[in-house]
Parts: sequence; structure tokens; C-alpha cells
Amino acid sequence: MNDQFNWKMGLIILMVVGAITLISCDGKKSSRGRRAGGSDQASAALATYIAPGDLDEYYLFYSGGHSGNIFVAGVPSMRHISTIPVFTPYPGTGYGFDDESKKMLGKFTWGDSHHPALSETKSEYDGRWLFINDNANGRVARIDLRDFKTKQILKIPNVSGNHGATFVTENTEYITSATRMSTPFPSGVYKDITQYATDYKGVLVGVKVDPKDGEMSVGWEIIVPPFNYDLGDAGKGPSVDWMFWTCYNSEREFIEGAKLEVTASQRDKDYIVMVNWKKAEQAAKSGKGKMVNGTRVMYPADIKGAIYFIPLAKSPHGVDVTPDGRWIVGSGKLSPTTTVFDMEKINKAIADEDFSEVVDDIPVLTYTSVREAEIPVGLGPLHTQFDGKGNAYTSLFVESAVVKWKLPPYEAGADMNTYVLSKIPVAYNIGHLCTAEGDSKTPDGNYLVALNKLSKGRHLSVGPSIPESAQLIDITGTNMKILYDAFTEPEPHYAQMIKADKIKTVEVYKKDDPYWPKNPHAVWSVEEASVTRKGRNVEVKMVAVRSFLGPDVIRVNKGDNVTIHVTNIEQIRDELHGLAINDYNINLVIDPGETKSVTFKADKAGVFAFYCTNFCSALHQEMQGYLLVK
Ligand code: K7E
Ligand code: CUA
Repeated sequence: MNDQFNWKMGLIILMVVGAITLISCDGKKSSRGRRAGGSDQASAALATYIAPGDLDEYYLFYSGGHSGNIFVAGVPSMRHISTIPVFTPYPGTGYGFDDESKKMLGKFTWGDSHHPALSETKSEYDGRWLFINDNANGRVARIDLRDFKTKQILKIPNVSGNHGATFVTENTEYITSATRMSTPFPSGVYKDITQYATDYKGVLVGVKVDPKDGEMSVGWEIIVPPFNYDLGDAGKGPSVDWMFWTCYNSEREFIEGAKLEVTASQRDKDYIVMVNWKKAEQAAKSGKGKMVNGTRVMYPADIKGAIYFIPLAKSPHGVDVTPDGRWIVGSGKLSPTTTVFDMEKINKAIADEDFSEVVDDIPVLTYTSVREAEIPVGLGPLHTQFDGKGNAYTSLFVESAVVKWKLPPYEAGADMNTYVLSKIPVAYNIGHLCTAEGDSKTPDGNYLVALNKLSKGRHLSVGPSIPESAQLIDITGTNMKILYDAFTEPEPHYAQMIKADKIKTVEVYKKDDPYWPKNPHAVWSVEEASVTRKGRNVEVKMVAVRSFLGPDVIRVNKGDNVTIHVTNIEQIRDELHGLAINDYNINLVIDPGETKSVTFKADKAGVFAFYCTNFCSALHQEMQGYLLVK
């Protein structure tokens, strides 16, 4: 097929995409009040019913997209349990109001969280940390799963639109990160958009994770051609040394007014780019490349033998490594097939220098040498997950379905359609999907959650904006079964599901728990509470305990700089206190044993009440005091 023909095919598929999406939007009537046949519904209800007081089997962590949050649900009940604010202030937990979290958020009040990733040990979820990317502002964050709180946000220099993150290597040595929308390199430099093909660059990043405390730092960056780097994954088993990312717009075209959806869909194939992170680490250690914006930056020529392209049709999105690490599964949004690559064939092609061309010093592995099979899964394949029993599950955005298909081995000359085992329609336009322990080397093979973009007509109307849906699917049989519709805040992309007993949370911050760094401003009795003035600076050490905030009167002068450190000295679970100061936009929530600080300028004169926002006892209303600003 020539390029001209494929370009037109691409346009036709784009039009089909639009048409089918429209049918999905308008073609379904509301099913309110409808009750379909009995026994299936009864068994689905039983399968998801968690009796009051009983616990779910799994935690589901699903990203909140541009809400900047992560949501936590239980599986199989699909009940939303908790929201973890990451890139966005969240008054419910006081996140973004105290000095520490405010500093972590920096000047941003939102982020676009896409891909949560549980930390791993030997390619198994270990329940220690959860990482997530900010697709808008080039950041990654770490949540501690002992207390479900965001502990670090790292801004990655030079990366623009950090989408191919945060996939973890075998032992969480690194998490991936990559430029989604190429920009001039280094960041902060101005080049006109007419110089896109020559002066704009993508960046692939290895973010290093400290094995002791999870602290993230930028390990190395690799400058790559101005494509859009999309999804990623890290290898396991035979592919354990490699990171993979898909990319599109290998046309390198951003032509003003010409529509990227058209210009970036001309070529028959774009690529998966693969980087040997162990070799990249060595090269960085030996001083290859140069320091830019405080980061070790290398070019492909600096890491020969550690970076390759694999051709993949067409406008690729997801790339997923199988649990055994041998098969690399790539999907193109405009291709009706999903492609399986063989790591053994990839290694052989690398050893034989079996390249079809070299692009910007990056060898392109010969497609037919590394491809195992193209599976005719259906329209608009995006992401793939696994059940650990030799099957794969791919989301079909255009078809609004999940397709189950068989992983290799395949018989020579077999009709590939025979390996497409079953399909289940979802409601509707699925993006990611997630299987239980699905990114580990031993998925559980029982549950799958479809994360759908649109859910028209399946819940009580809440106006023109419709919640997304997450559908729980039973994947134990050949035919999948939908068990439950859950509706979610905007806007889930990826999710991960971990066995509940792998997560060990704390009940309170114990006064002397060595795990948590000691807060130097903590006071543990009402007697130690104090107000200290040094010139224009006033420092308050406050104690919160049922049902008293001490000191209960703070006197300052207009213009003073005030810092209040509040310690909640309770040692009982869920005995939270808050500190709200009226008209000063101050809202702290302090967990048992925790100390939080807030610094502000007393720029309004008058009398301002402060009080506890968290209902804490029968005398919660009495937990109140005054800030007097003279
Ligand atoms: Cu497919 Cu950001 Cu992973 Cu959305 S991405 S769906
Ligand atoms: Cu403390 Cu309400």
C-alpha cells in the first residue's frame, strides 16, 4: 500500500470514528426503570454485594484526570471509599492549605493525572507507594500507602506534557516519563512553530526512585525526534532491562491550521521506542551527554545499542508488556489490529543489526523480523491488560467494547480471527481497562474494570455534563459478564487494582513512630502551647484535643507575619480536628498525632473566630477561639 492510499484510509477511519461515536451518543435510550431478565442480574448483584461491615477484596486506584486527584474504590463493590488529592487543593483534607502541601503544589492549582502505578518488588505490587503523572505540567507524584497521602511532587525539567508516565521497572528502580507534545529544547527557549520539524524535540526520562523512602529524582533524559510520545510500560522477565513508549506524528508535522489529526495520520506506521534503562543509567553515570537545567541529558548517539524504534500501525496509543515479559503488545487508534512483538525476535534483530532504516541515530528494527502477529481485535484498540492465563483484553474505543484474545503461541498459517475469543460491549467509548494485579507478573484473572469516557442514559440525569463510568466485568469465563456500573468524578484514565491485604495502613501517627520524620514544631500538651513574638513575626504552637484549641486567643497586630503550628495530640483513629480561621481562607485538617503549619500575613484588622471543622465530639461546636488583629 502506498502512503497516499494509507493517508486516505486514515481519514476514512477518522470519519468512521466520528460517526460511531455519534451513534453511541444518540442511539441509546435511557434504561431508567427497565429491568432485564432475572438470574443474570441476581448473580451479578450477589457477586458485587459486600454486606455492611464486610470488606472488599481489592483496592482500585483510578486517576481523576484534570481533577488532579486519585480516587480509591473497593472491588467488587465498586464503592468509592476515598479521594487522594495530588495536584489539586482539596479542602476536605486541608490539602493545599498548609505550608507543606502548598509548597509541594508550587504555583499550580491543578494537574492532569493519568496513570497511577503501584510500586513493585520483583514485578509484584508491594503496596508501598503509588506514583502518578501530571500530563499538563511535567510532574510526577508519590503517595505513601501507609497513610494515603501525597508526599512528593517532582517537576521534571525539559519535559512537555508528561503522558508516558509513571510505569515502574521490576523493583521500582525507575519510573518512566516522556514528552507528549514536543517543544523547543531546552524548555524556556523560543522557536517559532514553523521550526517544529527541526528545532522542537521530545524527551524520554528515567525518574530514579530511592529504594528506602521512595524519594524521586531525575536520573537521565534522552533527546528524541519531535514526535508525540504517548503511553509507556516497563519490561519484565526477558524484557526487564527495557522501557517502551509509543509515539505518533512521526511525520514531524505541526502545520498551522492544517489539523494535527490529519497531518499526524499520514504514515502507515509510527513507532514504539524502546530504551535499555540499565545501559542508559550506565551511560549517564559515565558522564555521557551534558548537564542541562540541572539534568543529565543524552542524545541517541551517546547511548548506542540502548535505543531502538519498532514500527507500529497506526497512530499508536497503548503499549503493554505481558506478565511473562516476552510479548510486547502495541495498539494503533486507527488500526483494526493489535500487534504482538516477540522480545526474543527483538533481541535477535538487535544482535543481527536487522534494521530497516536509521532515524535520527535511532535504528528502526525490521518490522517483519520482530512482529509475532497482528490480531484483528476490532476498531479503535487502545490499551491491553492480562489475566495471567494466557489471555489479553484490549479496549476498543470506537467499538465501545472489550475484546478478549489469546496470546501466543499461534499455529503457523492459522486464521488469526480464531484467536479472538470474545467481545463484550461497554457503555461507552472505553479508554483504559484494568485487571486485578494486572501489571504484575501474576495477574489474578477474575476482575476487569472498564474505564469509559461516556455513560449516556445509565443514571439519573445531572444536566449536560455526564459522569464517566467504570464497569466491573467478570473475566473468569470465556464470555465476559458485566457485573456493575459505577459512576465517577472526572475523569479516569488508567487504574490499578491491588489485593487489599497487601496494603498496611497506619491508624494514627504515633508520637514516637520512627517511620515518620519528627516535626520540630510539635507540642504534645496544652501546657507547652505558646505564642512567641520576634519583631513582626508571631509564632503560635497550638494543641488540638477534644474539645479545645489552645491557645484559644491569639493577639497580633495588623501586618504581622503569623505562623500557626497545630498538633492534634489525639492517639485514637479518626479523631481528626480542623483549624479554620474565618475570612482568612485558612482550612487545616490535622489527623491524630499530626502537626500542620500555616503561615499568613495578618493583613485585615478586626476579630476573627477560628474553629474546628471536623466533627469530633458532642462538644465539637465549642472547639473555638479568636484571632484578634489590632
Ligand atoms: Cu488512553 Cu492518558 Cu492513558 Cu486517557 S490515556 S484513555
Ligand atoms: Cu475538633 Cu471538632
